Amino acid sequence: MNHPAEKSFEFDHPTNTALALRRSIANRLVYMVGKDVQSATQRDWLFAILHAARDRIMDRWRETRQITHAQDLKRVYYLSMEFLPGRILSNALMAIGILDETRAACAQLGADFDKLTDMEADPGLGNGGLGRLAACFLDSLATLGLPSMGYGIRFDYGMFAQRIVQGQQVEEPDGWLEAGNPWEIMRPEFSYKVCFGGRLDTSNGGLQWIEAEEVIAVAYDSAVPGHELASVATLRLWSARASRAINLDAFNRGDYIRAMEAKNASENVSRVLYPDDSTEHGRELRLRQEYFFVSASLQDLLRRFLRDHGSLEQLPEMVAIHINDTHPALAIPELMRLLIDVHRLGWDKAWSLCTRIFSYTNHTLLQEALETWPVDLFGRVLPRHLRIVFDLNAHFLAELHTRFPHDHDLLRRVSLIDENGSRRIRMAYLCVLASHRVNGVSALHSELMTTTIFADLARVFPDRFCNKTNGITPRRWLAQANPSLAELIDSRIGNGWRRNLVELEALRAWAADPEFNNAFQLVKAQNKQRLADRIARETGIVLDPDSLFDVQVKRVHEYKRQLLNLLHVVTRYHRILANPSANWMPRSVIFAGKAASAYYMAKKIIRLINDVAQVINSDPRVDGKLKVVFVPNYRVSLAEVIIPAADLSEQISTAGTEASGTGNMKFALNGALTIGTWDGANIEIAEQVGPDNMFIFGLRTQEVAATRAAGYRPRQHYEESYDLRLAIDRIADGSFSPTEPQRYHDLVAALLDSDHYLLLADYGDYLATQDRVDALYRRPFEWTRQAILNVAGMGIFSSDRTIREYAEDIWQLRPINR
Ligand code: 26W
Repeated sequence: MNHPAEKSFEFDHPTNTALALRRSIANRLVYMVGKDVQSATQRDWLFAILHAARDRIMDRWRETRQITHAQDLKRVYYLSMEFLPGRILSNALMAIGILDETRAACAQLGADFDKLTDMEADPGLGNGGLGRLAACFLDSLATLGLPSMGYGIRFDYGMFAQRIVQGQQVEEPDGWLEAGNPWEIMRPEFSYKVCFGGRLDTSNGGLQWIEAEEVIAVAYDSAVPGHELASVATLRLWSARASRAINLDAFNRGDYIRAMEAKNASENVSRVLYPDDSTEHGRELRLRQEYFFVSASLQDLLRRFLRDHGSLEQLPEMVAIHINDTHPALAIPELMRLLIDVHRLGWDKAWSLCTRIFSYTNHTLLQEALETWPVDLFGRVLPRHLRIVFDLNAHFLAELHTRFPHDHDLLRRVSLIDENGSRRIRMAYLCVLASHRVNGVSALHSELMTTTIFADLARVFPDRFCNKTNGITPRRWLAQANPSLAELIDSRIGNGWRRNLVELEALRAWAADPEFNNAFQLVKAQNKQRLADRIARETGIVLDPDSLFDVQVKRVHEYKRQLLNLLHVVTRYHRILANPSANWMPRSVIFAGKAASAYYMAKKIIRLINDVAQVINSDPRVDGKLKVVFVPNYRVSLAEVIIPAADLSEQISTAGTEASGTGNMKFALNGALTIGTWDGANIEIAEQVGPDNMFIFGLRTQEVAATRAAGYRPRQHYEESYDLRLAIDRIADGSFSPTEPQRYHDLVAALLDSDHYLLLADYGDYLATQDRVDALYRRPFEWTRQAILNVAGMGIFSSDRTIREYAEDIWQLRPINR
């Protein structure tokens, strides 16, 4: 920087002594919030502390940007429709290294730190695994000092808040920004015009997009501090503002109110997150959202690149763009458009740049989750991009024809346009075509990807496909969520695992150490008490912390099989009633998770869980032996309390359906044993912790396929198993819904007549395996020894390992050098 005033531009860098911290908080309260110790509300204190923490990230944030610039380093831009960062404050204080000091400063100021941190909004800008993975990745990018920026949408309303009313899910808007968001910094100097609609004008030989509407994307930045402030990454979210041009007509006609209505309408594009996980709805607003954030992001990164570099030739050496599932796939035709229409490159040059810049992660094999857009809708909203997609497809198919001249059906099968029925654009195929790397998120999923949904494309582009098994950040999911366990681990093997998770290996030596084993049990007991208190407060249901905490928390979806878990619960209930004096191992079965608002079956499953809980919890005959609870409004901050308290982690998807899972990793890292199918990352967890230290059950992927191919008849299992028949009959006859006995008829019919996810086929093995769980839990030392071995085996599931692999094999990134 060479500014005339540089010499006299001086400022105070905040320091971290107890006194400095206390004064910072007081200063922020007085000069930023505008209150004092007499008048401050709890929120005022929270904001003062947030700002004091933010101040301590700023220097390193600026430094990260300056070094990246000075060292002229390649950057990755991680495009994701969703980010689920969770609360920031504790995470930031821990990254800075002042968590204890801040707690102490608060105590001196008379503020209750724990109560305040619990008031912080939990940004729900995502549905589930995909959004949370993006947040873990940013944490790792920052910790590893890799030049990066996350790009997404600043939704005014994130994932809905879930209330349970008479057993049913009720959705409420999540106005997380309403009280202000002290973490974000608006950057109105980075605003871009994003256009929609209109038509293509081909009149004078060329091709011009005559747009019909425009909206302005305004940048809001948040800092993502890495561990010990190794570096600070940026999350840049776009918010829609009406352009000045909006409805100028109406203004000029003096129709002020109508003009304002139009303004509101155009700002709708960043209003609300679609709460659908794994179902594709093809609504126009969703398409607009996808284009909105991708167009702003590309304009922004091209501006930055051209500021620093003369020629677009070097773009692939300096820029990697990652597409997180297909939701940002429009980045591909948008980059083509910008390069060709704005920067005047030829088609071949532009395409050659694209195919060296983009990479794409697939997160699901479920057919209904694969995005496709009807050609006519797409053309109405983005006529220029439709033209580019058609041209891309023509080039692609022509080239294929020369490579595979005799395989005519291949061209039809891999075409970007699905011509079966109404014509639709296959977004996943577009991503594969443009990306130099396509990855799945676990070993099994990556393999299935190349043998099922992308089988043809894997033959055409054999070198493109690879695997990057998911990971989780140990900073949030162990250090922050489970401080007691973190401290216990530190006391034996030191604190280096936060940065180098494979150091947990050293815990193997401690697994059978009586003192450590016992201390580990104590930590688990404390965490269970903490959860039991929370559940009692929120639901009124009192759990016995000595019972086995059996936990399934994740989105509610048929393929994740919460209903299989519930069939076990109902059977256990009946068995206890049939044999009340047996020595039952007390269990608390804990569920949490949201259902997409339009997903009928998932909502019905939530209702059944609550109905079953109601009957069981109020039946004195099973008191002390069995409890069931559905904890409302599952979100990151709730996960941080539930996961450390689990004894048993339920990962029971139909083999071949869960791409990876990341909850499975969080539970094992916190000392839960897993009951799970041979699916997703469960397989790799078993390889690491040893299959003897996990409860594996059920059909494997090949067997699932074979069972279906042989004409699966679920009713046969019903007929052959007394326990299963009893459980299903009681659900069907209204035993759990006495005021409306037929409530679950459709659900039961679906199970008996089709059972697409093979619950009944796996029921027998699942129940037998649950018996083995009880038997082991009676031996606390042995159970805990295995739990410790699980923790010890989790090293490779750090998102640091995942991100290092992305950086080396996909993005070709080098870290900043401080
Ligand atoms: C278009 C609707 C839609 C919305 C979200 C389709 C698909 C999605 C996501 C891809 C669903 C998702 O979150 N998938 C999860 O991604 C995690 C991170 O890789 C995996 O661990 C989970 O197994 C996978 O279900």
